[in-house]
Amino acid sequence: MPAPRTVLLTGAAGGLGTLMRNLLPAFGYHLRLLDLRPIEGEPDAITADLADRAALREAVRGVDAIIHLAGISLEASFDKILKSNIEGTHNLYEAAREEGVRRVVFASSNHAVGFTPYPRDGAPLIPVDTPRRPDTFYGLSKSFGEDLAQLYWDKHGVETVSVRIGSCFPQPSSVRMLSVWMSPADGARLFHAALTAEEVGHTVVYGSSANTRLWWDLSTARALGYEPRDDSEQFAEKLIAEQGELDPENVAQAYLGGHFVNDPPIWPY
Ligand code: NAI
Ligand code: 15L
Repeated sequence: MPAPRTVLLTGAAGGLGTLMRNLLPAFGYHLRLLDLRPIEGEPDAITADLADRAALREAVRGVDAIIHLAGISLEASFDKILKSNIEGTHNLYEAAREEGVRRVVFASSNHAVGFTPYPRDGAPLIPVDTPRRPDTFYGLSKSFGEDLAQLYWDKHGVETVSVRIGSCFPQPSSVRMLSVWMSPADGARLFHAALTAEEVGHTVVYGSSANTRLWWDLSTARALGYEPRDDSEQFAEKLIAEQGELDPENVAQAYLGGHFVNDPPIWPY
């Protein structure tokens, strides 16, 4: 596949979308932006709901690839998740298929496997083929998205890299995040690798920096050409002093998904 140049970025108004729209142009991409909400300072951004199939078809027309970030990014009622994340992601893949877009980078989440206990006492890192164990309806929708990606590859030849993102914020804000943090700069490196690697079919990768306290196996991400440069360890002393070490006897601290397993943050809209 020739290196993609024009890339549709869905969810461009969100936290990760804003970080990526600032970082990805340096890799040579021309970004077409889409979100439910208008984006200040971006008059050309497409304001559209993932429910609007006609708008999606127009939005994907002529792009080389799609980075799909749009959707509900926290827990919500099943009805809301169904509309935005499940039907919405299906609508986007249909538009991609109809318009001949060959590559999608899908923002999956650690919460697709959130009920996986993290490795302790030298246990091996969590592989990408660990059984899916969603911790919320939100995580379930990411699990669906990964299966949808597999279907569109097997049946229609649309390639996807599903990135099970850990926590992509400028800094980690909890002891758990020390293990799953992805610096924004590493996020951009990983998305670039996912857009440019040859013949990915449907590849699942974990999305994080090369953290000292890493819980999962980054080898499938590295196989795409991803070379993380950051490590959350610089934040460890302060966070552990404030919050203490993780307590595996506390249900909110025993699994990959952290407090999503028992008290997930709720989507506010
Ligand atoms: P966010 O909530 O800040 O941004 C999501 C964006 O999607 C919002 O701007 C929202 O308006 C838009 N959106 C929601 N429903 C939509 C719809 N029906 N049609 C069109 N646009 C819609 O979330 P954030 O943090 O930027 O995450 C981006 C993506 O990455 C999400 O899919 C999230 O699940 C995923 N992710 C993010 C992680 C992180 O650390 N930021 C971790 C794991 C996954
Ligand atoms: C996610 O999937 C969320 O979208 C993000 O807001 C964070 O909560 C992240 O996971 C996390 O697990 O820290």
